[in-house]
Amino acid sequence: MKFIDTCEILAVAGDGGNGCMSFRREKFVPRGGPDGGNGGPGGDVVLRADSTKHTLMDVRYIYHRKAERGIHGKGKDMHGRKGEDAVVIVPIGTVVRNFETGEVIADLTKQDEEIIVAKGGRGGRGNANFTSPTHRAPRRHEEGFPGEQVKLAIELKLIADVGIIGLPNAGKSTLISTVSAAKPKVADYPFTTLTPNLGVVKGLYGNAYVLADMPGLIEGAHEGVGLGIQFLRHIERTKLLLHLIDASDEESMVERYKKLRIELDKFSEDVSQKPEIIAATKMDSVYQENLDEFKQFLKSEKPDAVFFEISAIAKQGTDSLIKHLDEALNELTEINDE
Ligand SMILES: Nc1nc2c(ncn2[C@@H]2O[C@H](COP(=O)(O)OP(=O)(O)OP(=O)(O)O)[C@@H](O)[C@H]2O)c(=O)[nH]1
Ligand SMILES: [Mg+2]
Repeated sequence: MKFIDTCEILAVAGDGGNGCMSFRREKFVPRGGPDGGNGGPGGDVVLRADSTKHTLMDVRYIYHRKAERGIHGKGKDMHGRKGEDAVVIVPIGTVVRNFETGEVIADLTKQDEEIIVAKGGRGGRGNANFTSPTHRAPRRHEEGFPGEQVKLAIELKLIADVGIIGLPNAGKSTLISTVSAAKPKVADYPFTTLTPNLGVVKGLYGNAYVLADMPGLIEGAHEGVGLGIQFLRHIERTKLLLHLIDASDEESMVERYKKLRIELDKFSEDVSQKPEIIAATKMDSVYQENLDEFKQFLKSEKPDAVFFEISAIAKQGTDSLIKHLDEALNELTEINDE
């Protein structure tokens, strides 16, 4: 299954209803005045964010989103009602752009936040609106006005607090499955994870935070190699990066660490400057020389690095890692609140 995180839709708002031309006809009133009601406005196309949606899969499924047209006005001064809106439910974290201009129309980051992307046309006025001292029986009435039609480019950015990154097979999904209720697929081959998985972890301060298990990144990811860029985008909004490195692999940990850092640095400054927590995984079958070399490297090149040693399978070191993430997030929030 391919994860769909961008799509296009054509939002077509409803046309306004037509204004009516009508004259009052009542017993004993031979020449009644005009009583044609106005047409109702056309329905809008609305995008609404909801936490029950996690992908744009079914949003993409129907390309045209058409709202109902306004109901026509009728005689006896009856105005038509507004056409029904077409509401498109999208995941929280959806960015909406005008397809032609690229201009950002909305960035839906909260539950139930909504935006009218195409406004329904105004209803036409009925002939009752056109009476004047000189025109007591106007036949003039308007047609409904056309609704807006806008082509949109929609993109989903997952909102997670911590992005778990690493080369394929580093143990990212295994970690998220042991510390949260998320149950992603785990397997001993690369690119097991094709779409980001979110896991919610209960924090120490009565809060909860969200971990995102990302598909593995490989060399050239920043240029679109592998699952590349489309997922790197998702970590743009995370507050912390949790960089996992397989400590059981015989290839140099230092080299593997650097390889991934290069991808992040080349992708965007924004991402590469995020605070990073490093964890050596699979410590139950550690390749000791590599680990020693890596620790040496950290000591000399990155003395301030936050480093953990964990085994998700043996559940070693995961509690203190999770606690640290919580504290680090809490500190970041306090800084931002000041
Ligand atoms: N011995 C040991 N094996 C582990 C541990 N954590 C994960 N593994 C194994 O490593 C392999 C890859 O684990 P995943 O969690 O799928 O790795 P991933 O980083 O999500 O991989 P991709 O989604 O392909 O990028 C699986 O065979 C896991 O069982 C661990 O703590 N100890
Ligand atoms: Mg995985």
